[in-house]
Amino acid sequence: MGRRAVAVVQECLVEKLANDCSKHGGLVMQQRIRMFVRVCVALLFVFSSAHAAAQDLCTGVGACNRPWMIPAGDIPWAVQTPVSHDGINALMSLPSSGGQSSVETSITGPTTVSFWWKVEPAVPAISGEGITFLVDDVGVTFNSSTEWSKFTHSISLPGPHSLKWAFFPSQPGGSGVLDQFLVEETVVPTGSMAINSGASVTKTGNVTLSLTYEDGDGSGVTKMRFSNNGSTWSGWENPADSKSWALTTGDGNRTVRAQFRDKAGNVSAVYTDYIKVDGTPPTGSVLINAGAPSTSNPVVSLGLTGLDGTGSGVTRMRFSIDGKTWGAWESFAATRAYTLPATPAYYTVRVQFRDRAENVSSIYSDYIHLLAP
Ligand SMILES: [Ca+2]
Ligand SMILES: [Ca+2]
Ligand SMILES: [Ca+2]
Repeated sequence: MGRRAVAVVQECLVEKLANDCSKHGGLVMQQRIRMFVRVCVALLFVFSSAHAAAQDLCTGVGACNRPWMIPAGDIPWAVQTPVSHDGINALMSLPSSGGQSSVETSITGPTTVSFWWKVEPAVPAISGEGITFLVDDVGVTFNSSTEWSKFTHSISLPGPHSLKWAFFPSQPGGSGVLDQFLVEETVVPTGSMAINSGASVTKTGNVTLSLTYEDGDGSGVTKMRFSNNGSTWSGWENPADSKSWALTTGDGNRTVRAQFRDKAGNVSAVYTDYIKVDGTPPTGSVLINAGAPSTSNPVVSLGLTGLDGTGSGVTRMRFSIDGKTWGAWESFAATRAYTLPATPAYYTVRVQFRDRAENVSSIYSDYIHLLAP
């Protein structure tokens, strides 16, 4: 069963429960519903692949910049939506009959972490049930409250540490719930941005921004935003590897600015990239043999101008003797030898110019009378 399918089942479940709740009300009904939710979560987990579960774990606590895992031999925790502190989802221990149900992550000290947690009580309530928070497998604190609370803990020892939340039911009973894990830190994230993979010119103002971002072992990059002028910014949005972006309209040099924000609220430096918008075709001219009316030599000299104003500049040209078949694009040059057909006649040489943004000019031409030698 894929993540999407699991999500759909969970959404249906929540809706059904809401209806039942409003119909029947009452604490007992709510507690039965909670138990039902836990059983459903357990079933969903069984049907989910291990990979999907690992991905969901980080989503549940909102910390996908670090690994979340179930210690070998332990009963898993799983993501579910009916019970959460952030209103989105949270990790919940799965039903067990006495075995340890736990979830684990790792972090580098010294550091300070915080998280929200609570116990979903059993029906009927079992006294003494609770979650233990352990650092490097040493218990730090125990929580048996059925109300959400935030716990903050500092680790002074440098190096890697394991953080574990373990629920020990004495019999099939309640569950531990964990949400909003946060590394409390003040280090700004870093990142990078390139417009159209670093191209220097573009024909249109609709570009693609390529992005990288990094927060080390910190709270993790959670948002990004953009600006064309450095004062008006787009709204903060979820980070991604690429982003479609509209530059300030018209031709000219354009700068895009990007910023990244981590979960602890630290905002990165402004990262910029530049690109020139050139949506205007070049103009030009051609003269055969400096404008001479006739020649008896089929090898003529073309004098060429290619103008692009403040645009990206003329880089290419191509020729045609009949206006239908064109030669390949070649480097622009101010003069070029050109060989006319051998038969004496009037001949028109046509030329087109192309700028660096690949805008193609109109057709310019000149003609000459080729005489018999
Ligand atoms: Ca959550
Ligand atoms: Ca940070
Ligand atoms: Ca141009």
